Amino acid sequence: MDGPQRYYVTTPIYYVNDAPHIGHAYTTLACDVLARFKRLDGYDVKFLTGTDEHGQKVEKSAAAADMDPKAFTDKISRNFRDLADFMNFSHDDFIRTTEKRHLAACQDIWRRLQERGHIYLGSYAGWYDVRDEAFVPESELTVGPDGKKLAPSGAEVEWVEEPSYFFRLSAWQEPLLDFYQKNPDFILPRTRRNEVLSFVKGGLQDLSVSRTSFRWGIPVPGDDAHIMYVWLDALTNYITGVGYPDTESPEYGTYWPADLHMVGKDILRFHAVYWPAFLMAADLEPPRRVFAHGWWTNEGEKISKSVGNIIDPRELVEKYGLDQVRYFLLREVPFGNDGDFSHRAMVHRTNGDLANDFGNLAQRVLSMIAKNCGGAVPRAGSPTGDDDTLLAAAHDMHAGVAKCLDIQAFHEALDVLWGVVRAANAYVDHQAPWVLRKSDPDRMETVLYTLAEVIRHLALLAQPFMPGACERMLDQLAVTRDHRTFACLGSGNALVPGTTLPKPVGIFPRLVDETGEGAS
Ligand code: ME8
Repeated sequence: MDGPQRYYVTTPIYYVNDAPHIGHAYTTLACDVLARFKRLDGYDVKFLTGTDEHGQKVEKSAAAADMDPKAFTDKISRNFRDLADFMNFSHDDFIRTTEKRHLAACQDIWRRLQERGHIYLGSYAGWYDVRDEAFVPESELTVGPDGKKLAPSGAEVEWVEEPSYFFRLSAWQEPLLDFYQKNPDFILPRTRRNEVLSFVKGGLQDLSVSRTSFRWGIPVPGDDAHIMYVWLDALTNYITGVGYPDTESPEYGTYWPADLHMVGKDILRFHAVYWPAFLMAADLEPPRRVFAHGWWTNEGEKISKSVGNIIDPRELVEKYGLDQVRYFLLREVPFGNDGDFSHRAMVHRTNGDLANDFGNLAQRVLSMIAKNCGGAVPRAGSPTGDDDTLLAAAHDMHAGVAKCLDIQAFHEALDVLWGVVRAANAYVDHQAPWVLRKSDPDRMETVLYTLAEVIRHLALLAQPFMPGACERMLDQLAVTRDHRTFACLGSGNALVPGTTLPKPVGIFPRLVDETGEGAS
């Protein structure tokens, strides 16, 4: 018999050169929502995140901090793990590229590439961008205002000349183009796919995959003078995480190929060109999808340490609340586009969508039930056309949200939920249960029952986005812990009339920002 369907999702592994910021939290949050959604939907999920700890950039940062690289990476990696816990991320594994399991995986993939004739020894003479750990062809360079040569990312480059092993990337142009053609959804969004296609069509150069001028990396098997290029090392984490090099292991068999590598647009080329080429060359399957999301700026400015405008996710959460921040980041900007963070937008969005729309719906319905139905789930009575229409919309949400999340359209998934929030608020106004209380108490109970059922559906489906708030909402509806998966959506597990409900408490308070925006 077939087991449950499986889902493997990964974040980039973050460089341990610096403190984690909102951009890192954003990518992992997106993966967390997908992982939670799939788990609640009955999938066997693996969600991997971690830290990228080798390379010249980390070695330099450790030296600048006057620390040994190992001690330095231990310290900064811990900050990323702490942030993941703080943000309530539900990863199943946190990988560090300095772990033994990863050394074994990297050396094994190297051997596979070498045995199959894809690696040769030569020497590299050219430009290197340490910030992005990328070799930059002369043709892509620009000159900055101070005359310094710059990579397309704006980072300074330095001249490197050293013996190096090369991967025959040039041989993979046609196989890659063929792969993209056969797998039209391998790279999303579409605009990014087109960028990758034109890059590959422009011709591929062999890629330097080892370094000799510093030591902080994984030794090349059989040639200790070389360490592996940090991107070959880093990308391999995605298979280390599922038990590679043991390709016969149940974990590898279950989860590889990954369903989704979520990345920022800055590192798409590494994931959509180099990584599938390495895997195909090693006779391993490429992943199913790479999604490149957009870039956050802070009040219109690029987020950077030198500008001093890093947004610390902890500060945001302390100020606005965890679920509010999780909601805002995925609702404010169509996923895939760039977005600008502003405090004003954060307050506006939270007050509008959470306090006024969703929070108020739950609060007024639960208070009316507490006051008028003896604090227990009301009687369902005989629903009319209006009740059925609203319930049908609630029942349809699951399919709608799943469809949006299958293409990583988080903002649209939330819009599906909010369509029903708005319909439910309009239904309350139209049905006016406070009038029915005197004129037709049975009908009032049916209306409140219908609303409670709709809120149950909303709270169940919003769990991946706002786990804490939804948990409290489901507690207030007395939905037991074992009735919170998507298998409990629909009428089969509907609220049972007469069930005692706890005293309702507000879930999304209104926020007031420094400018007074939001004060009522
Ligand atoms: O590139 N807006 O690590 P990294 C949105 N170690 N997302 C942002 C962001 C912003 N302003 N800033 C960072 C690396 N990110 C490599 C990855 S994977 C095998 C190796 C997010 O620490 C975004 O996901 O520089 C981006 O791709 C990632 O952080 C870069 O993290």
